[in-house]
Amino acid sequence: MLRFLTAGESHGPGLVAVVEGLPSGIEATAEGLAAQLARRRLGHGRGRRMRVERDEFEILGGVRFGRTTGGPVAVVVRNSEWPAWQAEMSAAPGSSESPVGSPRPGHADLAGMLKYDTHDARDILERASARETAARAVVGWLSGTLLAEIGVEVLSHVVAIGGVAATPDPAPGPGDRSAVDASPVRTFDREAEAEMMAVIDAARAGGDTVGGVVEVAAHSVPAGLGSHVHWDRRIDARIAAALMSIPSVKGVEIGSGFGVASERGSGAHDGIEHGEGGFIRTSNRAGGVEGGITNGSVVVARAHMKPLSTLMRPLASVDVVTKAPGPAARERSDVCSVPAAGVIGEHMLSFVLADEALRKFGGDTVSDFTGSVAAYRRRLEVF
Ligand code: EPS
Repeated sequence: MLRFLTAGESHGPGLVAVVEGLPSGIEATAEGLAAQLARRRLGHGRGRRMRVERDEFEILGGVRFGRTTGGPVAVVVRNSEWPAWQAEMSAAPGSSESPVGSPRPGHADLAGMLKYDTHDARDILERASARETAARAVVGWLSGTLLAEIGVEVLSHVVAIGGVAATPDPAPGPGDRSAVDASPVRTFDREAEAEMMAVIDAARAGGDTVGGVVEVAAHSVPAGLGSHVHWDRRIDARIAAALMSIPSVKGVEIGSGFGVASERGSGAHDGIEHGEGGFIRTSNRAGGVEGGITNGSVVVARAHMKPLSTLMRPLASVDVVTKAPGPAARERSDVCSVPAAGVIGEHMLSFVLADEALRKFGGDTVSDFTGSVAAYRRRLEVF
């Protein structure tokens, strides 16, 4: 129903996103996209490029007078660094002056070189780079705006960096996005914030990197998105795949998924009560999904991110041509990109929810869509 493709390399001329399947009438202003792109660059621990990269973009299609038309939306996000890379990243026939021959453990380098038969890891790393997520901001911008039309708000915050856990009480909720973004590590726990920054600084000083965990939550999602009937319609499976597709994510947890694995059944589920507002859940260990269907609670997922694999004090590797041992390649990189991964997590969760909402409620226009959601919500009220 809703789909997207991206193209482009980290140091190529730019990244392109094409988003297809949107109804007409979604508010789509350059300011809205610029704001999402800026949020993605946030975070203590990012490298020099994030201070210099400008994320200049051009909307090439699918938007007219600030609204989607129903046609595919195409956007190019230009790399302001391109002039310095023109020779090395040229599309014209030729060869590299400085091929990258020593793959980094943990990166796509070696597996990609073997697969695509190249001795230059740049062929792989340019596309594997998390720079690609700049294009996903386009998807998150449009999906998030569509979801806002039906009152759904998607929000992320960092819950761990380098082993330092944040335990904000209460967790951030609707309206707290700017407060989270104001934290240099995008956490809602002010005490953990300083410790997280210190862990990042220590890793940087040691030529090392740190990973962490982000929590992404969607508020006011109606019960009934996704389905138990097929593996590929279970919305938790789709959310897990979407979050796992973010570079460096190695684990995805829905609700208290990792913790309940060691609980008894009596302590692992969410009680059902009924009151004036309808069905009430006494807890939300399920993270808003039961049987692959949203249940009306807040949809909560956590993405666990490994430390980035480009180390300034590199791990041991091998030159793929000479087979001689030596240090892995060093590329300019970030020490920690967990805060930015939370923003991308919002985009990916928004995409899956918008897609499932469009599948359920349809609509070629935003008003068709919102009308159908309103009718459905009335049905739930009298259930
Ligand atoms: C990245 C390495 C760094 C990051 C980049 C992802 O880029 P460079 O090597 O050009 O300094 O800044 O992230 C982005 C450019 C971005 O927009 O997120 C990597 O190796 O994945």
